[in-house]
Amino acid sequence: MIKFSVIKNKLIFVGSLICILFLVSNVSPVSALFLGHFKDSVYDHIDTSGNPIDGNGYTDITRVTAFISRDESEMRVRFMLAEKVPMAPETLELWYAIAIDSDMNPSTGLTNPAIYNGLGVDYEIHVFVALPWINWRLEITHYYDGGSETHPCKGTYAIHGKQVWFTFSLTDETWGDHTYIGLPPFYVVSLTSEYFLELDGTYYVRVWDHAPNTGYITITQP
Ligand SMILES: [Ca+2]
Ligand SMILES: [Ca+2]
Repeated sequence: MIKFSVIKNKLIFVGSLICILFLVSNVSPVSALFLGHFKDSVYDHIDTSGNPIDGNGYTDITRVTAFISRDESEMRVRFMLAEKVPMAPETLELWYAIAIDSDMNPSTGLTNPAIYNGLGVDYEIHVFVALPWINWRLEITHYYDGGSETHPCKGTYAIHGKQVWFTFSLTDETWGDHTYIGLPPFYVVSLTSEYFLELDGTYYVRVWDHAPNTGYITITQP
C-alpha cells in the first residue's frame, strides 16, 4: 500500500513536470533563436496621415523582440505594450501586426509612407483582438503587383497582460506564394491599429503606433 502511494506520488510529480514544461514551451521561445529586439517610445500614436494623435496604452508599442525556430520554419515575435490589453476591448477594431518587406525592394508590395516608413510591404501578419466580423484571428495578407490576398495564417498567438506573442510560418505553401514568406533577410515594421467611434458619434478614427517611428528593422539570419 505504501509502495503504491509512493509510485502514485511520483507519477503525479512527473505528470505535473510535463505539464509545466509544456506550458513554458508555449509561452517562451525555448526552442527558438534570438533574432533581435528594439525599443519604441511611448505616447507616439499617429493618425492615418502620420500626424500625432492620442491613443490607448495597449496599442502603444514599447519594445519588440523577434526569434526564429531552429529549423527556420517559423518566426516568433513579442510586442511589449505600455498597458495591458483589455480582455474585451470596447472598440470597433484592434490588431497587432508585423509588416514584412520580404524581397527588400521598396517598389514591390504595398507602400504607405506615413505607416511603413518607405518599405514596400509584401506580407503583413495580423493578430486581431477585436473585430466581430472575421472568421479567423491570425491572418496573413500578401500584397503583390496590382492587388492583395488574405488567408488564415499558419501559426499561433497569445496575449499575456502587456505582451502580445505571435508565431507564424515562414514556409507555409497552403495558398502558394500568398502564404510563403521565405527566410530572412528582410525588412520589418511593427504595427498596432485601433479603429473606434468618436464620443460624439459622428465619425470613426483610426489610431496607429508603428515601430520604429522612422526607418525599419533589418532581420537577418542568427
Ligand atoms: Ca510606441
Ligand atoms: Ca517589397
